[in-house]
Amino acid sequence: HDQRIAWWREARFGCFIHWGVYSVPGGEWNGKKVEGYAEHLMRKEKIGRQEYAEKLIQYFNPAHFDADAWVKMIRDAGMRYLIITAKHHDGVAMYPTAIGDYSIRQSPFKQDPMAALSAACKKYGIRFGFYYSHAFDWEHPDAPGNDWDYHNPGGDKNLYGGTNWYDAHPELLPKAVQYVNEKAIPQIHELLRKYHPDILWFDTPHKLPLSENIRILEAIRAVDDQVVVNGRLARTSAISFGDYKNTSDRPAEFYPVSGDWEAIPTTNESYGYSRYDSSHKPVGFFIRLMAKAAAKGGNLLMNIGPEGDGSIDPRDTLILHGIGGWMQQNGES
Ligand code: JFZ
Repeated sequence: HDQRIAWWREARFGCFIHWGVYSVPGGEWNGKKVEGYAEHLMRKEKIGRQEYAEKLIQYFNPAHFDADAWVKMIRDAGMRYLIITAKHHDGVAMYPTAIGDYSIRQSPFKQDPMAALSAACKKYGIRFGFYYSHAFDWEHPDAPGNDWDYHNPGGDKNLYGGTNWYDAHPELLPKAVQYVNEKAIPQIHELLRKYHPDILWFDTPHKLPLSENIRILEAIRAVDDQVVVNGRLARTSAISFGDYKNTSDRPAEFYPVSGDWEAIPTTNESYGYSRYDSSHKPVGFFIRLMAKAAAKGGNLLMNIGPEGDGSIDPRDTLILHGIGGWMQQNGES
């Protein structure tokens, strides 16, 4: 553990990127603003699996995507690691996966953005890894989360059970196990074997029972004992099974916890790109946060939400440039 997490302890400042087919509508559906996290569009608007594919996956073609430019900007901001959504809760793999039929392989975009980013990170000396939504998956017929297309738990608590649904509805557990066997573990193995990431970042563990989360961790360690795993893969109120802990990610909140920890503020109040959310905090906010995190022994993983066409939101560019300028004067090279 100490050995695999050594680079992460030194890294201090990283870039979190939420980018998916939801970045195209950017917080708008049927001409109306969608409140909250833009990456939760499918759930909030109860968009069917089929409709989501027809309206979003089949049009995804980010003409301005430029992995080299993204990573150079991140490097110039003084960031030392990058974590990007390989699959968010919508279930869409943002790489040409061999597993399932819900990925950018079904889009007109014929590139592999994850391969391009991995190569650019190598070029600029940036550690690279993936966010993978292991528990919540709104497309798979057996995964927790989607109760508008399926009778699946993990959504509305009054339907098939919300948080801790497996206690109230143990009969639904075999379905979740099937999803983990069919999609989550195979895709995680695929990501490990194809891209050799430095880190894997998981989320919303309470959507699966602890036993499934631990099974996923074992499947990871069976093929890779060096990849760093964050604490949100498997945890109880008392123990975190990952390599380090995450603090609450409510963007406005910032408080350290003991041991190795990471905070994940986003530049505004959404992780995915939202055309409506202009609540971006000033550069000084992030510089102070960075200093505080470093002083208290933690890492800051600052999130940006690139647009659906692959360009970086100018409101994020401003912040990255501002931090970069400060780093040039005050940071170590
Ligand atoms: C989750 C996701 O649902 C969200 O879309 C984003 O990816 C974010 C990084 O993680 O949302 C959370 C998870 C945990 C808390 C808040 C939002 N929390 O513990 O306060």
